Amino acid sequence: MKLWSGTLSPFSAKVRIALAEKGLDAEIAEIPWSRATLWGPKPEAFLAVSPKGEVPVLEDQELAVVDSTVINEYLEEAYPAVPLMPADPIGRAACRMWEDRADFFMATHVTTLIREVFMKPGGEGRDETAVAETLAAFEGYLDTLEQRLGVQDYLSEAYSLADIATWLCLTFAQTLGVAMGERPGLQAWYGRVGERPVVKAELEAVIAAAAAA
Ligand SMILES: N[C@@H](CCC(=O)N[C@@H](CS)C(=O)NCC(=O)O)C(=O)O
Repeated sequence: MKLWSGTLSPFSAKVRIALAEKGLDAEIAEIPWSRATLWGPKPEAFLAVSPKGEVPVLEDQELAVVDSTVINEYLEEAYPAVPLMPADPIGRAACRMWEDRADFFMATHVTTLIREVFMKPGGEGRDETAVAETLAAFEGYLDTLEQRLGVQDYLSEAYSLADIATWLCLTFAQTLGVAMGERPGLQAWYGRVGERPVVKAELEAVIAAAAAA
């Protein structure tokens, strides 16, 4: 198995964590990222399997799978020994919806913060209205998460792909000005997921790469 991946890509991190949680080995082919060049250079062999030139892409046997959610669901079906989704259809649908909110709602707002905060570290030219609107949108969503995590340990009945995607978005968001605030369920869940050895190791790698970028 080979994973085309970027250490600083939250979508790639979703797949790296899923692979490691499942105990699967994959050769990691890194697409570099820097403030100056953004993503690239992108090798021809990568562009041949990634129609949009995006990471992650998983190559397994004759298959090249694009998109972190599709990849993780493929891993779930092909390598079910360590499950990362509930078994029943209702639980699976709920898990997918939580993950979808992380990938689209949260990640879209993280992208705005990357553009306005991370890429403009001195604040020059920053769209403060966009930043304020993004932080307000996050506040609302953190309340939604607190409602769920105030009454159960994980977004689904057990640790799942939904927790991985949500935890990663929240981690990136917190480096860009989002605060968890006084939300005890959310805070306890954040610690619970962050204490997992696989997640801890992933975070250390991301922090090291961010410092070098
Ligand atoms: N929906 C895709 C999104 C993938 C994506 O946006 N990847 C970004 C990095 S986080 C990328 O490769 N960007 C390349 C570029 O902008 O050139 C997924 O879940 O895998």
